[in-house]
Amino acid sequence: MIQQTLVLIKPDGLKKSLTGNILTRLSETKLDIIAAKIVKVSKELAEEHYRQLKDKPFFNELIKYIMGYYHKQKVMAMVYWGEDAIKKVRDLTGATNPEEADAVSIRGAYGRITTKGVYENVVHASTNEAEAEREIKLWFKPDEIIVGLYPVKIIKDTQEKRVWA
Ligand code: DAT
Ligand code: MG
Repeated sequence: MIQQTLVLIKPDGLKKSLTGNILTRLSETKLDIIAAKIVKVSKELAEEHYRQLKDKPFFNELIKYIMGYYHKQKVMAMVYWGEDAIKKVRDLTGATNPEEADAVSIRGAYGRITTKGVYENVVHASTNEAEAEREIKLWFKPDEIIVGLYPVKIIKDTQEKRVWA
């Protein structure tokens, strides 16, 4: 089944100069990258991305971590697309807890748990099609993705916006 999945290289991955290594690992999947950008994550975006975890005791630390409070304040967001994309990327990513993740997975190789108990697991990857749709629509506008993944509508933009001077 052709699928799309959101992949984030989290602030610790960027701080540790792991971008190239992670992209190389992901290229093993032979999936297509159909969108990519560097994002400075706002509190709103962070909280919306992890909204299903808002009652967890580690939620506040998780939000600080993904915003780059402890590292660089940026993440790299990408959409990978192709046959069984969700499982292929998750298999490479490894388990949520970096100490339990397979040693040759991305999280097993590069992740750590901080003394505060934050799982700095270097990457995010969607776990199912519904989550992928919600996350891709949260992180990307339709025109930022080179494949038409989901239905779009045209609206007249009346809000002020920044353009090049
Ligand atoms: P995953 O990122 O593997 O999809 P998740 O969606 O359950 O896992 O959790 C999102 C992030 O929250 C995860 O990447 C790291 C953090 N997290 C999850 N469980 C945690 C725990 N028990 N303690 C600390 N951080 C945790
Ligand atoms: Mg998850």
